[in-house]
Amino acid sequence: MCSVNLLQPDPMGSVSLLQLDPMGDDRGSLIALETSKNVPFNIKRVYYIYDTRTDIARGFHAHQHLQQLVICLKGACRFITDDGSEKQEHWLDSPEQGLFLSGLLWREMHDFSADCVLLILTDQLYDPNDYVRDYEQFLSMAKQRNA
Ligand code: T46
Repeated sequence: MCSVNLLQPDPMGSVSLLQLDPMGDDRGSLIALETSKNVPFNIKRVYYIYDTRTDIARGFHAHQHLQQLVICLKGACRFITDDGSEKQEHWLDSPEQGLFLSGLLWREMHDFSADCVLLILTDQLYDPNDYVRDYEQFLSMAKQRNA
C-alpha cells in the first residue's frame, strides 16, 4: 500500500475523491484504512449512517475545521459539497472510493438507496461548536476566508 502525506484542514474548503485499493483474493475483498497510508489525517472518530430513508436528505451544515473521509460501504447516495463559490456533486456507490472533505464546506446528502451505509472517518472528536447550520452565515464565513 502506498503512503499519503498528512494534511491540515484546508481553510478554504476542498474536496477530492480518493481511490482505495482492495486486497482481494478468491474469498472476497478487504480494504484497510490507515492513517498516512491511505487516510491523510490522524483518525480520531468513526461513525456510520444507516437505515436511511430514500425521501429524506441529511446534512445541511458546514464544518469549520474538520477533515473527513466518507465511504459508501453499501448502496448509494448523492453527496453535495459547496465551498461558497463552487458546488460539487458526487454519486457515492463504491466502497473502493472515499470522498475526502477538508475545511470549510457545506454538505448535503440526498437520494439514499434503502440499503445505503456510509462510513465516515474524521480527524476530530464530536464538537457541536464546529457546525455551521445557517447557509447565509456559512457563505459570509467562506467569503471572509477567500478575501
Ligand atoms: C457530516 C455528515 C456527513 C453525535 O452525537 N456524535 C457524532 O459524532 C455525530 C456525527 C453526530 N452526533 C449526533 C448529533 C445528532 O443528534 O447524532 C445526531 C445526528 O447527527 P447529524 O444530524 O449531524 O447527522 P447528519 O447526517 O446530518 O451529518 C453527519 C455529521 O454530523 C456531519 O459531521 O459531515 O454526517
